[in-house]
Amino acid sequence: MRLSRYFLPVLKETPAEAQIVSHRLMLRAGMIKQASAGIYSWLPLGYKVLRNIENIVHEEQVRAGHIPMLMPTLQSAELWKESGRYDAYGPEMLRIRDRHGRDMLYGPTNEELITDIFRSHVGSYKDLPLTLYHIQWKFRDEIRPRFGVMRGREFLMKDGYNFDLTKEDALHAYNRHLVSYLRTYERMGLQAIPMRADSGPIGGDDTHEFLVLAETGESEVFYDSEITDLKFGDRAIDYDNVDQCQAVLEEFTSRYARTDETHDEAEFAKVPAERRRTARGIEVGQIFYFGTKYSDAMGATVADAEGNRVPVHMGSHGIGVSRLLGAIIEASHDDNGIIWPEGVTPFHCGIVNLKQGEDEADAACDALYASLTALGLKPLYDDRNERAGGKFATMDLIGLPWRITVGPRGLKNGVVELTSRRTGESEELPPKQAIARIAAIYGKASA
Ligand code: P5A
Repeated sequence: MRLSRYFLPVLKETPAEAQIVSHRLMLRAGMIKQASAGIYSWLPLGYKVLRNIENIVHEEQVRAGHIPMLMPTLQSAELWKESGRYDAYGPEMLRIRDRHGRDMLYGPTNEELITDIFRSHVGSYKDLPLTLYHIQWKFRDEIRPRFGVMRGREFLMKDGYNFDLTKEDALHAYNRHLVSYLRTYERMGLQAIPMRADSGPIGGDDTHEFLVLAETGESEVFYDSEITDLKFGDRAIDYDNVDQCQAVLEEFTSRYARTDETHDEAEFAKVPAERRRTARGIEVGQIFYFGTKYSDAMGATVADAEGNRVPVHMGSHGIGVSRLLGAIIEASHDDNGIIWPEGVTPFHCGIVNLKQGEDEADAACDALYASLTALGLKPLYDDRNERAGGKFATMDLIGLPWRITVGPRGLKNGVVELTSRRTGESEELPPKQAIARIAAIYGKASA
């Protein structure tokens, strides 16, 4: 993409309404614009990152054997009256009446809708296990929407639902989700720690929240510092293998890690004092096992091997897809702007032309752009007639992990400058080598 042809409405001034750094940076970098309280338009740069995050979530869900689908945002109140949650959900639910006087709602979550689909189409234990998921907008009429996409009213969530014959099978689904989430967040450059939590309006006793440590997080958390040394890495997991998933779960959840809702001082005191940590965290996901809560209420049964109708065991699992943008920025920025992890960056690198309009510099930038594009990479070429300082400030603000700077002085010696956004370190290299380096970073083969 050439910046002169893109839509990147960066702001010079720091927006007064934004209280936390991720919100400020998303507004300043032209990623989002508030449409009304807690509701945002996703401008091109923000939309790109949102899609990248979604793609990682999809890939990891499919890897774990879960099946993508799409349910609507608007739901009929009928199903919620069946489950008993129509009244229980309270003022967070946005209720709507259609022209025929029918009660509708903008879905805050989809347990009811998916249970209805299940009971309409699945009748035998032979069709289990089954895990369906979608990535869809939700609406929760939060009393205090704040911090931009972090606590929105309209927000994008990955929500998945497992259906199993037995509690044991459903607990495997729970473990499988926990493991797949570890991998999902790590691919986004995040450390998200599973912590014992409270299940709230979703229900059930078994639940873990995934928290990214950040000073601006809304949850107070208590944990054993050993946890932060754990890495999932690129270990191969067979998601159908009960023992393997169980082993990973134990590795990542055996140490003390709880949100304030479930915190227990006496238990915490058993952790050696030097490893006890109290911090704040951003909840980027939560998984639940709630047994037959919805299947009992809504008659979701299957015939077991003996032909008896039994209610299915269920759980649900959510990832805050839009919230993740805020969480990633909270975890990865400096005074000059965002620093995107390579896994989610909107463009793989920036190209800055220091002498726009000068034949040699323009030709070198065009050649770099063409070579990177041919390798399947997406560079952002700042081809505007701007001063170098302004171009660097924009690149730093929008946070592309790598920048190639092209100027007449370097070109005389056959080199361009490759700069890491994270470390600020620069290196002079022939263009071909700069391309090879970027290709290698993103796992693309270069000639
Ligand atoms: C699990 C999936 C559920 O709703 N039902 C379906 C279960 N869980 S949850 O914890 O309530 O939400 C899942 C994740 O969604 C994000 N989230 C939000 N993101 C932005 N703004 C909000 N107002 C908001 N509310 C929830 C969180 O990341 C949460 O973990």
